[in-house]
Amino acid sequence: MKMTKENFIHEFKKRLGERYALDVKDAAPIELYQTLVAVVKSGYSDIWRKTWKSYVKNDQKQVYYFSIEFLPGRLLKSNLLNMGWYDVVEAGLKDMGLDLDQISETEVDMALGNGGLGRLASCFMDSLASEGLPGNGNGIRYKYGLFKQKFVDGYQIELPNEWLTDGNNWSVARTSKAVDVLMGGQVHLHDNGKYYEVTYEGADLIKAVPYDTGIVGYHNDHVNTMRLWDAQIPASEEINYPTIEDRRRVEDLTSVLYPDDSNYEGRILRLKQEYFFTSAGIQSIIRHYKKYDRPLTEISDHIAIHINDTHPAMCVAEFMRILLDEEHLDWDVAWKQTVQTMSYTNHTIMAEALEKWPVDMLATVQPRILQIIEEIDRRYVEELTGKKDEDFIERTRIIKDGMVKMAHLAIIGSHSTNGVAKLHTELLENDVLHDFYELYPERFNNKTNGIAIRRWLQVANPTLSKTIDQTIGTKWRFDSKELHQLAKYDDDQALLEKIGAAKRFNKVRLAKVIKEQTGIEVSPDALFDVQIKRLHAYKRQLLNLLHIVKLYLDLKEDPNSQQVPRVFIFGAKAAPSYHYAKSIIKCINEVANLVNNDPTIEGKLKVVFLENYGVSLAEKIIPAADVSEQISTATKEASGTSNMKLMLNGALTVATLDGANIEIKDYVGDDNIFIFGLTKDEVLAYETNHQYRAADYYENDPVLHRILDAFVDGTIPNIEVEGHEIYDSLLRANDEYFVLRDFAGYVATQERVSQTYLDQAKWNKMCLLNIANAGYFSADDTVEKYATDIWQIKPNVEVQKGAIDDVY
Ligand code: GLS
Repeated sequence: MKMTKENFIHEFKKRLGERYALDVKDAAPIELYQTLVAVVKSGYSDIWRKTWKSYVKNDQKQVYYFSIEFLPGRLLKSNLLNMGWYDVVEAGLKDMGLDLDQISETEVDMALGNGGLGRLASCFMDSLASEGLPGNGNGIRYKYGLFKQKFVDGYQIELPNEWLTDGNNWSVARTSKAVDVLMGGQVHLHDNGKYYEVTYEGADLIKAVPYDTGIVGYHNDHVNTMRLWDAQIPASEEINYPTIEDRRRVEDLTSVLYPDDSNYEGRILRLKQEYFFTSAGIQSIIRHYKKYDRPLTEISDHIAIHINDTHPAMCVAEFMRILLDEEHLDWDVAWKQTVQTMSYTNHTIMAEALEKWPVDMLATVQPRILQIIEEIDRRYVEELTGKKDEDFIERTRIIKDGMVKMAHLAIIGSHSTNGVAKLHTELLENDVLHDFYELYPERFNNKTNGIAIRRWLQVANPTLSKTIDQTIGTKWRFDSKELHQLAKYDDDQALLEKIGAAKRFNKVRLAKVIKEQTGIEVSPDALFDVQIKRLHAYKRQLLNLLHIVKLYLDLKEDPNSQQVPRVFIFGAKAAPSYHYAKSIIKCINEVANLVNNDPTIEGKLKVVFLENYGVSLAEKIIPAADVSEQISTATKEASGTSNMKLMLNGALTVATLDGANIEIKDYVGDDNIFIFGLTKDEVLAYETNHQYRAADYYENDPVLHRILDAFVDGTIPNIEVEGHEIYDSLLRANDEYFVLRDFAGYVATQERVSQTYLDQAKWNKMCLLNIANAGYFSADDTVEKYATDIWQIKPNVEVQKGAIDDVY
């Protein structure tokens, strides 16, 4: 994928003329953006085709990553980077009087996910392509992405995210590859002596149309596919959908992304979405597999299917359905292939996230799938009877008390179950899924999450990236473990100052965004303390807020009490139905109002809650962060990935021993991270012995007493209702996430943070060591481990790693 500046300029002008009959100077930003996308797409389309063909030619085993969420964000810069075109295009645009940053801002984020789970899927897509691995995404093309968040009087308001208004320029509709998905109705089986003939009565026939997006690998002439499905009415069925409401019933299927994270809403539309994209994906995989006359009894040697969290767990039953009903394989043969093909990742141990669907609901969505799940369950019970006690069988079977447990289906129907960080996998094995671990120890494994270092350092933080290049060369851009070379320079004062200068540059950039978005002036000399993630009680934004209120009250009492000025920066969306989380948003916003408008506090403390947190905003906040808040209650955050992105950009982590924080600590060492709070064992002990009494902390700690009172006595204005709600959740409901228990430790740790910040040389050295160790959290390495241990796939033999090494 070579490109020169001159060729680019020529190509760009030509396309702008063809497409819009315009000169550069007359084109609007959207026209410039769309033209640029067209040039970029034409640059990789040939390689995209060749990549696919080479899989077929070399009969390569491929993985299909089924995920109900993908969160790619913007694709323009990351594609340019991966193609090796970034510098050339930036320079070419500049020659035409245009600015790449500005054009890129025109792109609407592709926000088809809620948070970490969907973003991980997209980081994996990038890494699969960059490692030259045959990996495809399979998901839903929602018409509305994750809602747009606005604050009105401090309250979160949700607006629809119409990301397709100007069309999506990256995807290609492949109508010719559409498949039919059957839903609802009744199913009849007829034994013809050889197999069961299956007929459906009164079922809806829905046309699933794939939209494919090329996923460009990093400098390796390799482009994979992310396939997202749209629901449409088949031409042959139009007569059956005469009214607008009828049509909407079908179109609504892929209309909205459910805006819940680590939680599930038991609504039938969601279950339909799950079956829809699962069935469409599996059908197209098997159809393609059969095209080359390979026996289905060997399909698991050629295909791996990954179930990302339980949402696509029906893959197990749908795969069985096709092998049984359409291909007439025997149950045992089909089952062996299914188990060997499927693998599953668990992403949370939160009980509310473990999907259970009522049998009746599944019967209305797809009765045949229910029958197959019932048969899997029956055989599971039969096989264990006499080998395991009845309690064990009842605890682990798939259908119990009229509910279908999707995690059980995924575990029983696959050969691999993995957690996403060491602690998380340990909890799965020893606690949450212990029975299954006892039954199938060989199926369990850990795969700690990773991130796309390219997007989160090279694209988001060019200033720091250049400093790194000047110090250790550019090898790290291909193998991020090379970042560890930086550790040798931890006493190089000139480098430490450059790291500090890069941070300051990014803080100035963020300060501008803050001013534009909120009108609040913040000083880049203050410490930027950042908590960016979904708003959830277990993530404990509230603990952060209590600390802010403490600093405020201290300053009111003694204006000289604080030596280090701080800007607290939040970014977080709450699920629209998550009342408590929305109350916390309101309280943060009101504390921000109070603090930011108090002239006696001027310059010492600022609180900023940026609206509509998402991938693109993260790219601006993360490079500017000094402190990364990773303060969930131990055991609750399966892994976290913003913790990795922030350390990579030189933020120091304030953390509990939860999720991947533990592995971060192990890499950077105790001296380069700020750890506090209850440990896993202490949390589990409290949860079993019920000896925690939150009120003790309120009663015995005057500081905490004063802070909590501020929520209900008018000190913080405009939160009469929400303040009481929070106060009650801590004291009456006994503080489910041990906020008060961890408060003193958190405050003491934050004091250590401030003390350390006063010594900038020491601080910068710690930053450097964090950057140096972040390369171990690359999604490239994570997907390589999945590839070897779980999927048994190998890189495309035709991939040329480093194919373009002259530019980046
Ligand atoms: C999540 C977890 O909550 C995160 O800790 C984890 O990093 C992420 C990716 O594995 O998955 N699970 C979930 O339902 N949403 C998440 O972000």
